[in-house]
Amino acid sequence: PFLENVILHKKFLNGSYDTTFIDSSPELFVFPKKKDRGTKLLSYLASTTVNSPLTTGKEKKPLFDPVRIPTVRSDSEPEAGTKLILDEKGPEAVSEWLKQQKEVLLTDTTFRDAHQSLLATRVRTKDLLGIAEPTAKLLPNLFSVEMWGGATFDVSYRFLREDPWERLIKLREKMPNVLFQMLLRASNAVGYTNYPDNVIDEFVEKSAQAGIDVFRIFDSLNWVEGMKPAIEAVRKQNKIAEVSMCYTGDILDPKRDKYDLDYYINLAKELESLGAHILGIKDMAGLLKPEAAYQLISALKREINIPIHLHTHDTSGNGVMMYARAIEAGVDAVDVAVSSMAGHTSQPSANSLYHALEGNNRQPKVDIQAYEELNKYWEDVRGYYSNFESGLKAPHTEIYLHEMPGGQYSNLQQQAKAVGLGDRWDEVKYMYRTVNDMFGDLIKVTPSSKIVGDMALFMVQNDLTVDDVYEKGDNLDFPDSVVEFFRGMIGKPYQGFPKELQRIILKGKEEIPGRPGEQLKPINFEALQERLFEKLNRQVTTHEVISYALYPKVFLDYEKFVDQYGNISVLDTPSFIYGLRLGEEISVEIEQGKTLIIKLVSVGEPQKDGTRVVYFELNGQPREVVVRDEH
Ligand code: 3PY
Ligand code: ZN
Repeated sequence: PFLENVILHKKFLNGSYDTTFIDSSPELFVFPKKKDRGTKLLSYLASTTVNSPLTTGKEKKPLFDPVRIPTVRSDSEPEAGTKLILDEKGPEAVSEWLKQQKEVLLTDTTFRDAHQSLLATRVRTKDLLGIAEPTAKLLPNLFSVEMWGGATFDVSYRFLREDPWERLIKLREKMPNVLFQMLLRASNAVGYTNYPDNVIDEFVEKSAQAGIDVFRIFDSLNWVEGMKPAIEAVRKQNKIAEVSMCYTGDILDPKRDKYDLDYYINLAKELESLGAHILGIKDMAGLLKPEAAYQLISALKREINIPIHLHTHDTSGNGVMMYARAIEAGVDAVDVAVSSMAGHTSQPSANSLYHALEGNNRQPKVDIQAYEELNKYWEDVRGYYSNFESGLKAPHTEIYLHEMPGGQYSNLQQQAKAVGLGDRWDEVKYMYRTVNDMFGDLIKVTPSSKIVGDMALFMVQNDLTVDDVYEKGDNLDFPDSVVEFFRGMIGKPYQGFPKELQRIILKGKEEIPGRPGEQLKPINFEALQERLFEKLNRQVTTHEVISYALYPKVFLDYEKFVDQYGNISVLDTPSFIYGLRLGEEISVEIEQGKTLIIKLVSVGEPQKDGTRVVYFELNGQPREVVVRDEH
């Protein structure tokens, strides 16, 4: 371990060591605690088994059939795809290539937005890795695979207890041929708040180095100023800046004239002039109607020169029809998901779109049979995560009324339940729209959508009307996120804040001038690395330092968890979610060639002190773990 500490040391790595190196670096003598991975895993399984609904008898761990995985040749490399164009010729060449394709190109979002929108972002790296190689081999003609960013970063640490960087790096190994795409919330990076500019720069640099090719950059208020640092950072890495405008309202409705066709055209031109390689249209709630799509894309095709990439959510059920009209108008690429992970709050189905375009000369060049095979895998895997389904079973046209983004629907519903408003969900939805109008008709997407959601929950919970807010607002304690929003901490909404409401909410605080990112103090990454080293008592990677900069508490909680339970990403998903059934035996590969056989023998009765003893066999040897019963 000493040698390992030396060769991993920052000074050693960057060559800045001299003869005092060993004496002046006490950290070289800090050795990692001996890991007993078996005991840690047993603790996790015991605790999950006891505290999952299993022991209350409400919900037993279901029996799952083995997942169906398409067979692909393991002795050949996947066919070269778009990644080669970027690596050999750069981002402008990709942009040019995209424009020249006759067929519409597809981005597959199954690895990110699809499960963010259907399953509260819960799909684990293990399940993505299980289908990565077949996907790369069966779908080499995709424009890109969206597999990172948005909520996946935060949720990985917070709920899945796994490292998002590892997801990126491991997937990259298995999928070398297709462009990897991420969703970047401009100055909010992959978080819910603005960060100092140098954090954005550092995050983009490290993400690019770890394997991201296409950065879909958006600002949650379509605030161009807020997107500039991210655009610059991506261009500096020679990666693809897909700069996006978020679509809200309805350009077909003359009454919704704040965001009309001219608004979008002017915005698109501005984004093009800032160096976008591709224009993204981010229809995060699925509000873009077919005829509106036709008008919007036709106009943009006349007005700008960069290719156009359209993203939507199929909540209303109109997604495929909308895409068909957009494709007719010349859109270059659209976002879809494998059928069994598509539809509803997710993206439209790749399979459906393919068939809908039969006989059309822009039908995508993908192997539909391959998509059918991948479909089976996802149908099986989705079953693991049934606890996280939103319950939406049919097309939901109310979306045109409340305008809630696809990724937010299931989340806000969970949040409402958590604060005891589960049975007032209808009210929350309508209040969401009321808050939008009260706030001056906003672009609603993370994090502005979260602010509207927080205010809607606050008003329903406290039985407040809009008039109440104006009349009693001076005595109301508004949610922090709402106060920060009105201070301008996530940027400036188009046409400004409603002044009277801003005065009531800020209670004497001032709106900040300019961009939050340039006023926030830059992060000193060296110092942060030292601090993290001291906290964790071990060498830390640059990825860990960025994660800590973005999400200090979430990251440290994750570290604490790993310290207690080890690396649980090695568990199969049903065991991760439910624990084990009595008598069940699983094998867990904790590293290549090293497998643990774990069997749950019995669960003891609750003790007076609120604990239970859980009896296992680990590789045939009896083991006991004491856990607290939290029921
Ligand atoms: C995100 O920011 O996570 C989104 O998917 C927004 O639509
Ligand atoms: Zn989306």
